[in-house]
Amino acid sequence: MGVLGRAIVEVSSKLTGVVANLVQEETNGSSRLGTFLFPFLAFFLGNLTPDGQYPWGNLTDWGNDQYTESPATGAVRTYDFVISRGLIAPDGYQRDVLLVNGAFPGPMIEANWGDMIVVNVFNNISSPEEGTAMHWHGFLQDDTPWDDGAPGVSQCPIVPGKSYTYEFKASLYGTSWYHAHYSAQYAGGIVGPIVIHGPTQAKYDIDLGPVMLSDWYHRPYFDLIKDMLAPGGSPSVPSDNNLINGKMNFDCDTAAAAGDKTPCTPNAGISKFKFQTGKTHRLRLVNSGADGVQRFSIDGHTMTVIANDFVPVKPYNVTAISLAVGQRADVLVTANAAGSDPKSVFWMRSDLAKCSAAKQPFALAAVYYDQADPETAPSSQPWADAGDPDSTCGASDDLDKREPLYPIPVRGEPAVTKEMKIEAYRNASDVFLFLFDGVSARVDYNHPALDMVMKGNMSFPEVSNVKDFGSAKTVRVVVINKGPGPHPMHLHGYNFYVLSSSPGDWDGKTIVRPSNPVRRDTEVVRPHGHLVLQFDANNPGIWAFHCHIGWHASGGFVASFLTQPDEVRRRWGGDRMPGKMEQVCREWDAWSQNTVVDQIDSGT
Ligand SMILES: *[C@@H]1O[C@H](CO)[C@@H](O)[C@H](O)[C@H]1NC(C)=O
Ligand SMILES: *[C@@H]1O[C@H](CO)[C@@H](O)[C@H](O)[C@H]1NC(C)=O
Ligand SMILES: *[C@@H]1O[C@H](CO)[C@@H](O)[C@H](O)[C@H]1NC(C)=O
Ligand SMILES: *[C@@H]1O[C@H](CO)[C@@H](O)[C@H](O)[C@H]1NC(C)=O
Ligand SMILES: *[C@@H]1O[C@H](CO)[C@@H](O)[C@H](O)[C@H]1NC(C)=O
Ligand SMILES: [Cu+2]
Repeated sequence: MGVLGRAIVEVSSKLTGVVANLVQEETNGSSRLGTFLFPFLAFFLGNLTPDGQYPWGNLTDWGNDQYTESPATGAVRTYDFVISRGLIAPDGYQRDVLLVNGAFPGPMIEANWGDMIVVNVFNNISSPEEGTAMHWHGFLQDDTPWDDGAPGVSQCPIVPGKSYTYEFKASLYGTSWYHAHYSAQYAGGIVGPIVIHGPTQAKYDIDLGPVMLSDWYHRPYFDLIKDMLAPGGSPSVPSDNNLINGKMNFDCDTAAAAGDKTPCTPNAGISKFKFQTGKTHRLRLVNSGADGVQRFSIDGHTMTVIANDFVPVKPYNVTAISLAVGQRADVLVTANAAGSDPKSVFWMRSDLAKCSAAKQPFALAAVYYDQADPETAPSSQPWADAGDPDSTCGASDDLDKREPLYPIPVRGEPAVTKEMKIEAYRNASDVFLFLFDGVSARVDYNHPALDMVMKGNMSFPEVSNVKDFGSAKTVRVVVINKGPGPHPMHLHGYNFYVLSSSPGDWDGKTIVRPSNPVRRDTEVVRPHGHLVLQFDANNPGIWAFHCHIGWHASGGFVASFLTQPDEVRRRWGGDRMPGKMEQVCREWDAWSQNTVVDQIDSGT
């Protein structure tokens, strides 16, 4: 087991209680994640076909190209979401939140590869009212670019009291999440897990389901953004706590001593997981936070990584793994530590990296083998690399290690190479903003760029930061970060190839493993470094490309990539525009004429 790391030294004994003082309803509303009531997942939904096949047929994760051979099962998975305000105490500290069906984290969406997912989202946010829109992170939205959920880019926001039905295909499989994409609303609580079952070569016995890792703030997102974007403000506001599946304890005494009168319960309750002795468990890790890079580990257990984002990888072993906001990892863990004693208890940890501003960076959950007393506190020691491993702020997991299981080589020279610089500045009112390729973006909720394209209007205002790649089939993007912070870059509508990521400038030619580069939808550009991405621009639509740190996106660190605009117009232009796109915009236009929409940030 590990050397004494940074974590154990610093986790206060005020945070390690495992007997919950609050009931689940008070901490997480109707969510059951992180409790023994959350069921293990099936390997897939439904039954084998009459001829003994999986719903996705005989396709495999090692022998079939997800992007070109995605099946169509004909099954439809339907969900009803109601978004509303609520009052809960995920870590014992009571606060105003935004909830999906009264739950934090929100309900899990589950489907098989090749199914259609239909989610009817009803905006019930009141006192005060607010628009909303939901993004399905990592989904390609092939043939449904209007259901990507980025307000001002792919749709008008959903008006309070109205609903919008998203309908899209599970064309990739693995682990992901959904979150509001309206302002920084998701930091207020509108997040939930998504599991798409698909083929897997890796063998395991039990699917434990989602493990959501998120930094946590005690103030509503709106107030935080207002302060950050006020004259003299800055986006480095420290988080108050760090949660695993929406739970953690909080040191209420210190808050009270500092004069904070908010209701607060110490030892509110941490997440608990059951391991079956000797069995192999699949855990689906998601960084669903607003800002911080997470370093995840389980004392005494090695993890075998089998997927990064929606991409299965050749299995590799780690004792700790870094995940920036938006990133996911599927890991296998065998319950054979401590001589496979079935009474064993271990800490699960997630530590925020040092470069992420945090008052309490250490999240804990407890892992109980099948015969352990579930009210015993673990006394296990962290792995040596459980804390922040180095100064790269989460960009350190080598590209060499992460090799996709199904190999796709880099396809020749790109038709377009776009250099995009990240810069921070203070405008004339002393407001801290980001420039991404020279523009601090601000979307227009009333005129989403996708609507404009379909209507044949290509006069995008400069602040929308649209990059029109025309009919280019291959696009290379060189992201240059001269600043001191890491930025998890997320592209909607595609998985990209990661060609290079290292300190300093790119030499213009080095490509890591061109025969099979890392593919995923979110990758960190490190401090004082570069990130070179390439994607096959074959998905007609308009796709946000942004830093997934909520505060940075709010500060204008957003662009939109328009790919195959001629094809967008040919398929959906003019009369062929989907009726629901026009409907949601008519409703927003009417509402925003009678209500002052306080767009405090970039909008996305
Ligand atoms: C997979 O199934 C398809 C038909 O469903 C069949 O044509 C094909 O030969 C099968 N492939 C393998 C490798 O079994
Ligand atoms: C919306 O919220 C109101 C209270 O503000 C509640 O009465 C109503 O039932 C909610 N609607 C739905 C569909 O949950
Ligand atoms: C990973 O560790 C497991 C034991 O936990 C071992 O069986 C396996 O061979 C290792 N895999 C690799 C790729 O090293
Ligand atoms: C600075 O940015 C803020 C936030 O976008 C904006 O409200 C303000 O008008 C800007 N000031 C100037 C002088 O452009
Ligand atoms: C194009 O859209 C913009 C709004 O984004 C609008 O101001 C402009 O009038 C439109 N142009 C035409 C020709 O409709
Ligand atoms: Cu950023």
